[in-house]
Amino acid sequence: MDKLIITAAISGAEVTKEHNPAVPYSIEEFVREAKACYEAGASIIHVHAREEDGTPSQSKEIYKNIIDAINKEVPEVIVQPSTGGAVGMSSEERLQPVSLSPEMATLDCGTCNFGGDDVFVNTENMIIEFAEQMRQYNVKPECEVFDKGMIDMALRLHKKGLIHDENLHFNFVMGVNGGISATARDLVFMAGSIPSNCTWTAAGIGRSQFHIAALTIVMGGHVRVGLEDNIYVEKGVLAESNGDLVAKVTRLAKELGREIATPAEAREMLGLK
Ligand code: KMH
Ligand code: ZN
Repeated sequence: MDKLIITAAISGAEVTKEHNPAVPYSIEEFVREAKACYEAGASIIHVHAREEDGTPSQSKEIYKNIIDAINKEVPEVIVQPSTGGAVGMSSEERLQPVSLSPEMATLDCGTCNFGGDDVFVNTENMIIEFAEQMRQYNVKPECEVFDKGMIDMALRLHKKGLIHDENLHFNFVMGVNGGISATARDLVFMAGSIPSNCTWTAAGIGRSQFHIAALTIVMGGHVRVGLEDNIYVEKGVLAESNGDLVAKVTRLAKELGREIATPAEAREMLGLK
């Protein structure tokens, strides 16, 4: 089995310091969290930028400051900006970090209810536009899929040459209130729905984070954890840092006999130049 790539989703756009004080807002906090995750075994750091007061932001300038600061402290890691941003942001706003030519960025492959009246909008034309920008700036898309139909959308657009990548990489986000459930049955269904040349990561939301991680470790996929998706390291115990969540996955992988990939090995597996 391939070594395990761990992605740390350190900030998100919806979670705040009120939920967990370790959620990073300042540049120093982003660096602290990225470093803790790298030291615990993460090779990819998924970032949603924030203004100093915690307001979610897709500002190119803020992303540049965060990426440069992380690169300076932990030059090995792959920093993966979000193009999802926060619910309600325009495409123009969301696309800003792509023009920094990061190695990877997320590409959300469909529209999803996000609880209450929130709808995370990604129309087919938006997906095509985002994918085209990623092609122009030589950015590998991580296809974020919240349901099975989004896998089909990504595969269809890839076949038409509208998502540009040799081998697609997916992130199955499972357990969003509006998306596919975070169950073993549905994880097997998602993993069985992509061609064998694709790679995949799975992210369980909330209390399912470590159940999905454990299943994924034994199934041969890759794992995403982090405060974006879950704030607890165990029932009722807040994680003191994103690093705690990554360290738990590393421990699970060790117990289950799966080695952890370094960022260099992750680049190799994902075909990053
Ligand atoms: N915050 C969500 C609306 C992504 O990073 O691309 C979108 C999201 C997906 O988290
Ligand atoms: Zn995200």
